[in-house]
Amino acid sequence: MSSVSPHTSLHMPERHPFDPTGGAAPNLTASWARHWESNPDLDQIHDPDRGWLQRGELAQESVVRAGRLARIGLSPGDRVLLSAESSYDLVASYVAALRMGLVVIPTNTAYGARELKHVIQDARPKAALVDTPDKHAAIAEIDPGMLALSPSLNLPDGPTPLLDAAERGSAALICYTSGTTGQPKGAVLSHANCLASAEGLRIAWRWQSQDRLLLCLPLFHMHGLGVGLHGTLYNGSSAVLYRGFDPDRLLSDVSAQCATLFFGVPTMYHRFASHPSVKKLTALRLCVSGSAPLPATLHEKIETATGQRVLERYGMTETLMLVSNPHDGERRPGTVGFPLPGVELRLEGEPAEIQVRGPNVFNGYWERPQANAEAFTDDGWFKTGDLGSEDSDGFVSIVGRAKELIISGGYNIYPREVEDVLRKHSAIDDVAVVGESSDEWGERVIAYAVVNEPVTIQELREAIGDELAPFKHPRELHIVNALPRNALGKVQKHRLDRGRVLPD
Ligand code: MLC
Ligand code: AMP
Repeated sequence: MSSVSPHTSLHMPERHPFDPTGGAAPNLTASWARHWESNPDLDQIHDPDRGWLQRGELAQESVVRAGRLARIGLSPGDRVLLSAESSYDLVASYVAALRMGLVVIPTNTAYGARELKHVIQDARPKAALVDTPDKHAAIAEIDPGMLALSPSLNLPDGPTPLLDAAERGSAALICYTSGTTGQPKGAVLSHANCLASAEGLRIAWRWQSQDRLLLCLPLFHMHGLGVGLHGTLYNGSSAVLYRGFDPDRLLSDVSAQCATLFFGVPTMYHRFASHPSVKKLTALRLCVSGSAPLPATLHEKIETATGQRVLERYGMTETLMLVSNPHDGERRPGTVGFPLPGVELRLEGEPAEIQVRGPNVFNGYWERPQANAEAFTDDGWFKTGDLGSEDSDGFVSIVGRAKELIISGGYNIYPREVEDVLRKHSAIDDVAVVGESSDEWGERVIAYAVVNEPVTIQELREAIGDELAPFKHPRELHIVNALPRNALGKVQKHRLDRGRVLPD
């Protein structure tokens, strides 16, 4: 039995039809350029070292950088990997790349050489913009022919290429994610997908040019990049960039920067909740949580301390934002709210999987026909791999996952990938990796192993080294006599709990 949620219009104050092109913007960067032209002197991006930079500066700087990228031989459709800490340089180079029609592959800065190699071999970018000597060295080894540049793009200038001319349906981003299966795949997001999501959030969250976002989320995942940065540029508003999460700094910047918005993952709200200055959040217009479930108890704790009713929303790399609690009216703790403008949602099967359709939903994974066939239903709905329910008022809840995935601090970890690396260790005969609930992290990565000689978690982590980004490393190791398996030999992970093997 399936149902399509009819509650989308609750996000729309004026009930105008939703326009996924955001007022006929030819593409994403053209939608940003509207604001640069109208008011070039307004502050747009605050860099932790350089302070405020204005819209006009960003516009001009992106023109210069596009010229440099074109001069070294990049042309529309070429892919560029981007992996760097938040900075004005990163933003200006990102904007330049998109303006000239390049396809950007944002990549987690915590990735080690093995993870980077997979992305590079799969997507075959022509150039990479990276900000550490380690990454430059790794790229030189993986593909000596690839251009490894720094995000500041200190290169000779070149003639300005054609800007803001990408077709709406052409690719803007390739974002690596494992989807419902283990192997990371590149989700190809078009300018049209990004535009539709930005317009939906503009309406639903009443995002205006006067808004100022405290943006401490990294700029290589959808939350920081596709929601935070794109929304800022789309609405002609401003954002204060941070490298990492520093609650002292963020809370004092609420007033010092006259901020109106904060977007974070539940781990950040957990840390705010026990901070002596948490009340400073009260001054914000809107606090949004996403990327992982926000426990209702934490929602209530923040409300009691600050009066803020954190707005929880739900999204995915493949779809950008899907469902959100409302700006006006009740924000119901433990739910993710109603489908955003333009998004159709249905619950399919038993247990019910959330399936979605809309102009924000990607067309498919990069060069993965088989995965694409599995990711969509025959009638064109994208299968999220999340299990959901809808209450009688239309609020959607995420009640579980059909996919094997651990979400820790908002980062996705695929147990299979961790198990494959752990299995290479000579002491390990058999291993299963599970996510165990944690107040701070949501879930923590825990390994259960059958071993042939004593081994500690520290030794295992040292052996893993940079085969896995540190956030994927197991935090605890439980040694067991045997892993519980069903008749087909599949590990029964639900029986692994707090160091014990539960009875069948
Ligand atoms: C850091 N560490 C983590 C971790 N982040 N471990 C598990 N899970 C995480 N998420 C580890 C580091 O490896 C290190 O361990 C130690 O914690 C300290 O590192 P740090 O960098 O100082 O960590 P911290 O500042 O505490 O980082 C926590 C955090 C960060 C919550 C600020 O994880 C974060 O920015 N998360 C946001 C992720 C995000 O943007 N997700 C959006 C995905 S998009 P050690 O042992 O090595 O020293 C998406 C779609 C959607 O999901 O709907 O939004
Ligand atoms: P990613 O592939 O990194 O984009 O992660 C997407 C996944 O994050 C979704 O499929 C959900 O499982 C999860 N997610 C995002 N937002 C929420 C939320 N508010 N509550 C629960 N899970 C969420």
